[in-house]
Amino acid sequence: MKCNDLQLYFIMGSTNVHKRRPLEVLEEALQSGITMFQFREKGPGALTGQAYEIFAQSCQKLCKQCHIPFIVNDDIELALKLGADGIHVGQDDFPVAVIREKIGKMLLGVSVHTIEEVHTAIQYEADYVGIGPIFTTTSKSDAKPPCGTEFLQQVRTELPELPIVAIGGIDESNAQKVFKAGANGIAVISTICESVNIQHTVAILKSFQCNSTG
Ligand code: 3NM
Repeated sequence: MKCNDLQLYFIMGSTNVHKRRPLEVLEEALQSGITMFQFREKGPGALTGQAYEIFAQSCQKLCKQCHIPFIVNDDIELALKLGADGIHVGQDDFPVAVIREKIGKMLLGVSVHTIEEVHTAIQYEADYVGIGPIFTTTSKSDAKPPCGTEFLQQVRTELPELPIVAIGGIDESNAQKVFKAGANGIAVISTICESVNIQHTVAILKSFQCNSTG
């Protein structure tokens, strides 16, 4: 994985999209230039069973067509069954050590909130860490309080080479601040799911990285 793969990391489940077909939104986001995709089917009304798996497969197929990494949130069994490109886990899911053993060389992303968690993630060869929520988010019911960009800046200073994606409440108005604080990329749900012009939104969000890091 290259750090640039994190540049605009789109996360979506069927419940994040209200006025359109989720697959249509993903297809448009892929065609507009997202650099990574995470399948995150969670919360009230989320698909289960066969419908869940079929939806995941459909998302994976679209990602494959556009050569964009397909990452599964939390569900290691699904990731292995589908042959996903990677898995993203939080601290509550499993000890990171167990996950690395199960998934072999698959990409591993880990959400971190403390510097100790960052070091554990690195120890088990996490390919990137996720830091958030940076700002207030309405897309994750059990999100921690927003942490701003301070922790992100601290991690970047201590670990200049670590691939970091920032998440939570990121949109056109604040993405530049997040890149400037040291993120390699931004992960978004609502800013793309609720966009009335995905192509435009993607272009704007991606422009900040180029402007701030060259
Ligand atoms: N994880 P939006 S915040 C999935 O802090 C997720 O780890 C978070 O959605 C974390 O872009 C979050 O709509 C939701 O704010 C991000």
